[in-house]
Amino acid sequence: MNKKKNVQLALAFDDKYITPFYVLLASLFINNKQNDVVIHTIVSGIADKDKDDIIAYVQANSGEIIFYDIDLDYVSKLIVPEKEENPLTGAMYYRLFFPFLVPSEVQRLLYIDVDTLVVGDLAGLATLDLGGKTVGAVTDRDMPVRSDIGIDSVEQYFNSGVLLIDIAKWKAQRISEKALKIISEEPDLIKGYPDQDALNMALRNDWYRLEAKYNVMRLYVPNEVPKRRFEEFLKDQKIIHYNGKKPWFSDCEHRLRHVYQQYARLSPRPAAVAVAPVVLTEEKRKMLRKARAVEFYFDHPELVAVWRRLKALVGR
Ligand SMILES: [Mn+2]
Repeated sequence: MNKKKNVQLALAFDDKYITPFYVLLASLFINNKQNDVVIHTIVSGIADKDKDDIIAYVQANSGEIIFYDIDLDYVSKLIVPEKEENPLTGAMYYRLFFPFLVPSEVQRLLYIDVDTLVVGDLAGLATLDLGGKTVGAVTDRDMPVRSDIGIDSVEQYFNSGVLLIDIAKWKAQRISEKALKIISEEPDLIKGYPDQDALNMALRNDWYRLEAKYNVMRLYVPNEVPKRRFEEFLKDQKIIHYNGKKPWFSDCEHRLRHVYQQYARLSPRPAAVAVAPVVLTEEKRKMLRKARAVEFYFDHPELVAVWRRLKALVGR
């Protein structure tokens, strides 16, 4: 197969995400050496020097990167809900603009959030059969049924962190226009995850269900697998998505947060990566302690067996 530009990626971020962006790039290049990667990028708030460094890093890995300018004033006028847990930025809307920006030779584009890692070969996505649908995406079963936005089953709601886009269909169906109209005209409807809700409304019955390995959210990680066996699990996965708490904060509950640290050490900015302490309420501290205890239990089945035997011995 002709490998020429066979992986077309779209990434969007702002200055707060430059380090995770580098970690994502490191994971991408390590696992896609055999591919010819083009990265389409919308970025805001970073210095020219940062941009030059990014270009140099991509080129050193035989990739190509294109930066696009969009009207940030316009985007900043779109609603960004206040979220204490998980601050959102206007950058979530950038994904809506890519289909109009990329060169016409690009027929299929893989948009991924920058709170992700690419842990597998992405070559197959260029030719994957989308069953005639406009995008491929992964079901987000963590959500309650969204009948409020006209979606009647959990299976019908997708996560917008990974979108395999058929550009011609997207334009023909006017998906960006529909989503932006919903965002600006029905803000009350989509308070939680506006871009994701709007895309789910605009693409209702027009998306193909990709296997979970293309967007491994927290809910798709088998928590009971001991950490030392995750390498095996990761061999079959393509994209890890740190939805919810981010792995660069101390309260992250994603079972694969250590994988982020592994790739961070291989990124151009290992010194910038550390787990930032988060101030927790007493209640959240308790929940986190419990989550960590459960992980310990799963990670050390042999210790748990010993402990059980001891308990039996002392007659509890
Ligand atoms: Mn995300």
